[in-house]
Amino acid sequence: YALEQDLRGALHNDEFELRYQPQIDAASGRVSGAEALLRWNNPARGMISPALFVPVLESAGMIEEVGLWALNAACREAGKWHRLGKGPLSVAVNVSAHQLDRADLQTLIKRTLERHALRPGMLEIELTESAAAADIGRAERLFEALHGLGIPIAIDDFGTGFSSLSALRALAFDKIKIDRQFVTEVETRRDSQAICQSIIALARGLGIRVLAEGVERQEEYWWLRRHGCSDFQGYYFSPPLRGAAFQTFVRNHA
Ligand code: G
Ligand code: G
Ligand code: MN
Ligand code: NA
Repeated sequence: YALEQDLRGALHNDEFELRYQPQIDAASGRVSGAEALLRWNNPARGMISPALFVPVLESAGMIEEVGLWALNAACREAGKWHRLGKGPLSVAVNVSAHQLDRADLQTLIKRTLERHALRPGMLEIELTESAAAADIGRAERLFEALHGLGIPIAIDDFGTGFSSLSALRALAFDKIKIDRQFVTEVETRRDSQAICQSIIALARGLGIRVLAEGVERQEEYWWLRRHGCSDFQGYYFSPPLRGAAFQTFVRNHA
């Protein structure tokens, strides 16, 4: 249909952009990096959210190509960040379940790192819990390959994906991202508190980091920090920014 037609020309017409949302390490209070978030800026339609067009890219078989474009653009940008002199800054890139279909995904990722002379530890691959659960075998192979290359993995939208604990145990990953719905008003909601506490305990037991997404208020930040959450992202700190604005944010941040 029409959206799909417009998307077919988008890559060629250079209509995709990336925004970078800062991530904060609570222990140091410093910016540890950013999540790269895709935007589609179409002359007729305006700026469109990936929540609307990523599913279309997936069903139309275009996510692979656009996903690689995003990976390359994010790595190119992150390659500039060492010049800020604020310590290492990593970039997190979202990978769709459909991209797992390609057996050589890890090779493409490795080549992209080399192209931009980026150390493997400076890239992080985000896969949603539901994408990992949909094909545990494929996720397991990808995660092993990425670990072999030294690239960290984050499980996105954690708590929304119907994955079993045995499925999770089969996977080796480095970070859990607590879904925004459990973060909103966590300081007053007993149900969200119970869920966040158990996710944080799980991460600690596994010896991995745990990031709260969609933090909008100081109360949410304080509650989660007090209960052991290690990393933060959300409008309370910053919305997703253009590359240049992210660099300014890092320069001005403690
Ligand atoms: O930034 P925003 O909240 O509009 O993003 C909406 C959704 O789109 C999020 O769930 C996010 O994970 C997803 N998304 C953003 N960028 C990418 C991308 O580069 N690739 C894929 N597959 N999903 C993305
Ligand atoms: O990949 P993921 O689904 O986690 O993407 C996060 C999405 O949530 C992005 O589209 C981003 O723009 C959006 N987002 C980031 N911070 C906040 C926030 O504090 N509040 C809300 N409502 N949305 C946020
Ligand atoms: Mn994400
Ligand atoms: Na998420």
